[in-house]
Amino acid sequence: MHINRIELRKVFLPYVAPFETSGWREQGSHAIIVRMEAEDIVAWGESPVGENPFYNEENQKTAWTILQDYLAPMLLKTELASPWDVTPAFARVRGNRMAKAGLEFTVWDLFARAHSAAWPACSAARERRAEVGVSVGIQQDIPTLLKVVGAYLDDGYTRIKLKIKPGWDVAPTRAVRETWPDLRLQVDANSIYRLEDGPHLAELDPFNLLLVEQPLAHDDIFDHAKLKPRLRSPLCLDESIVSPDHARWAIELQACDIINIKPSRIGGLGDAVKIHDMAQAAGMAVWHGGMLETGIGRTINVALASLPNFTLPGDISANDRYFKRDIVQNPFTLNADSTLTVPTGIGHGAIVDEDYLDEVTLDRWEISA
Ligand code: SMG
Ligand code: MG
Repeated sequence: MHINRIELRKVFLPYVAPFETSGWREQGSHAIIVRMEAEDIVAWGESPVGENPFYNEENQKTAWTILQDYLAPMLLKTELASPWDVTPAFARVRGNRMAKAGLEFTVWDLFARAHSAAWPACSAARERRAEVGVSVGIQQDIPTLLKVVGAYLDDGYTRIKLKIKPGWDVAPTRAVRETWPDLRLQVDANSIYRLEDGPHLAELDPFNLLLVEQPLAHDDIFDHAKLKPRLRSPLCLDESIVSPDHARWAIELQACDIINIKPSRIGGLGDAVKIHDMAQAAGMAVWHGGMLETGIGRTINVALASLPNFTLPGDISANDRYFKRDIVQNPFTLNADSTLTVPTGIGHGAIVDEDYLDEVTLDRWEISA
C-alpha cells in the first residue's frame, strides 16, 4: 500500500479537571492527531504527547517537528506490505516513539479499513471487553482525595491508581486503604524516588497494593532490580520500558513483577504486541497504561487491552472522565462491571467528530506523495 497524503493537527482539548503527577500538572490534552489517505481510504491516529517533556523526552513541539521533518516524509516513500513495516522504516530516527506511534497506529487503521476488518493486531482478543480503572492525580489534601476517589467508585470503577510523590505517598494511600479496605488500589510515582528511598517505599507494603509503578528514574532498569526484593508490593515499570529489548532486559534482570504497556510510549502497536507476547511467555503479566488519550487513541488502547495477558484493569477510563466533549462521535461508556466494550467496527472503530476536531485544532500541516 502507498500512502498519498498525511495531515497532522496540533490540538488542545481541555480536561474536566487538571491532572497532576509527581512532576507536572496539565490542564488538557496537547496531542497530535493524524489523518492519512491511501487508495480512497481515510484513517486516523494520535500521538498522545504532552505539553512538556516531563513524562518522557517528547512534547507536542518536538513531535510536530520530527513528524514533519522526518517521519511523515519517510512514510510516504515507504511501500508498505503490512503495518509491521512501519517501525523498521523509522529505525534510523532514534527515540521519538510517541511521534512514531501516531503514524504507526494510523497505518494499522488504514490496513484494517482496506480489509474491512477490525484492528488486525488485536484480532486475537480474548474478550470483547477490557477491564478498566481510574488514575487519580495528586489532590490538594486528603479529604479532597477521598471525595474524588469516592465519586469514581460511585461511577462504577472498581480499581483506583493514586499518583504519589514525596510528601504525598504513605498518608494518602493509608487514608484510601482505611476508607475502602477491599478496593483494588495501586500507586504511581512517575520516577520521582531514588534507590535510597527503598525503606520509605516499603512503608507502602501494608496497604495491599496491586503494584507500585515506576518509583525510580525514567530510564532505569538496574536500580529497580535492586529495589524489587526490598518491597513486598509488586513492582511495575512504565517509563523504563520503551521497546521489546527493554522489556527483555527487565525480565532477565528481574527488575519488575509486571509491565505497564502503553503502545504510544513504545512507538506503536506492533512492538506493544511483541512485549505482551514476550511477557506472557516469561510468565509475567502486563496491564494497559494511559496517556489521557483523546477518543482516537483511547479506542486503540481498549482493543489492545483485551489481549489475554492484560490481567489487571487498565488506565483507560471512559471518555467523560477526561473531557466534557471528545473529538469522537462514539465515546466509551463504562459497563456495570467496570469494563469498556472493544469496538467491533471497521478499523479501530473511532468515528471522528470533525466539527469539534476543527474547533480544538491549533495548527495544521500536510504532505502529499
Ligand atoms: O490515561 O487515565 C489516563 C492516565 C493514566 O496515570 C496515567 N498516566 O505515568 O501512567 C502514567 C501517567 C502518565 C500521564 S502523562 C500526562
Ligand atoms: Mg505511569
